[in-house]
Amino acid sequence: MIAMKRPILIHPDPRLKKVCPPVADISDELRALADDMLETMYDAPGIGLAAPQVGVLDRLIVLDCVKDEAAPAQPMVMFNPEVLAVSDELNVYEEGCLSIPDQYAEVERPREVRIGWLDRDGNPQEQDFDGLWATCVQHEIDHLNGKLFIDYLKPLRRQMITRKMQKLKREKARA
Ligand code: GNR
Ligand code: NI
Repeated sequence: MIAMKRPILIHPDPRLKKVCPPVADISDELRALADDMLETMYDAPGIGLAAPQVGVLDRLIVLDCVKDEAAPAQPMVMFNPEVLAVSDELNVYEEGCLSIPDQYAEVERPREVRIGWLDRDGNPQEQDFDGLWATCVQHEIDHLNGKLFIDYLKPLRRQMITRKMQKLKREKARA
């Protein structure tokens, strides 16, 4: 099996605003998509990626928040991920997004989350996440609901970023 890098959609794009329907069953095609997404994420490089970012409107995310280059990789594939519980305690992280290149902003989210999902064999899994993993998994699930981290910002800041991205896309289209 050879994984292939896929192009990442840049905001604004109507596909990044869609609510993605759950996957009905996990086919070889979906497993191949997950492998392509991991390849695309590591190549970027990023710590997470959601299927709509590569133009596929399925509830599928991948992540690996191991920052330490010397530590073993920890690729995770989650089909139909769900937030089952959140902590009262909040946490602020400086977030970025591969669909909004070079733009960063602080976003406040629950510090800990319990997530349920189906793994690549279709087996149900449940796990608690905190730190960067908690932030990332919430950011990715937001993508499946058509939500971007800039949607948490004040309208003026969001509009400024969106205009920058429109300009970037125009320049990319001319290049
Ligand atoms: O690579 C990414 N880094 C990141 C940093 C802080 C909070 C969230 C993220 S996710 C992002 C990759 C991405 O856009 N996933 O959708
Ligand atoms: Ni993102």
